[in-house]
Amino acid sequence: KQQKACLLWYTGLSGSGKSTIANAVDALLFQRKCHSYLLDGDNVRHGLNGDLGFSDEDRVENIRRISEVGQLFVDAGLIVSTAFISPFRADRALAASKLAPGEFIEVFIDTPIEICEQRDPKGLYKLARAGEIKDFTGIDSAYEAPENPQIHINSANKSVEQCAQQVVDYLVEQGLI
Ligand code: GGZ
Repeated sequence: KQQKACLLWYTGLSGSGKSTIANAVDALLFQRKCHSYLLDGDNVRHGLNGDLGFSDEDRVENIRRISEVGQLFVDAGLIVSTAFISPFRADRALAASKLAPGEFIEVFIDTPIEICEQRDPKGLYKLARAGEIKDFTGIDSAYEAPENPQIHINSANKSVEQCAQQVVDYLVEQGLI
């Protein structure tokens, strides 16, 4: 068998590089002929979760649905990645509790807020600082960093390729691919 199904659960601030790194990992998996699927804001926040905003309550529901969908894709045999801030520890723990040991892989994209704010690709930090967006993660909404992530990526001094390779190396080490 070429691959074992699992869920790579990326977590980190807005602008930390979750989606970019998850996309790069998926490209590497594709090269290795692995079957994978990536859930991120583009295909979930606009569709399935289009009714949800960014209050604590809506974020909890966002993550609950994503963990349910992620689980379904794992059942289908895929290497699934989810790239959402997922700011609350309890919600990530709930997602983990639905999978077998070893199937849930928490990937902490540990990029300091100063760097995320410098990048500010969508200008959202600027708007949040100006008070034009409320409940922005890291500014006036909490981010609870993972305490024991399976993969801890300090993206600040690394290329996207190096970060992606770190994830693939872990999957190889664990015998998942
Ligand atoms: C955080 C927000 C907010 C607020 C809009 N707080 O950099 P982005 O744009 O592409 O990533 C952010 C994304 C966060 O959605 P998630 O579904 O990942 O969040 S959570 O897991 O907490 O439910 C950002 C944009 O949406 N965005 N408003 N107030 N990020």
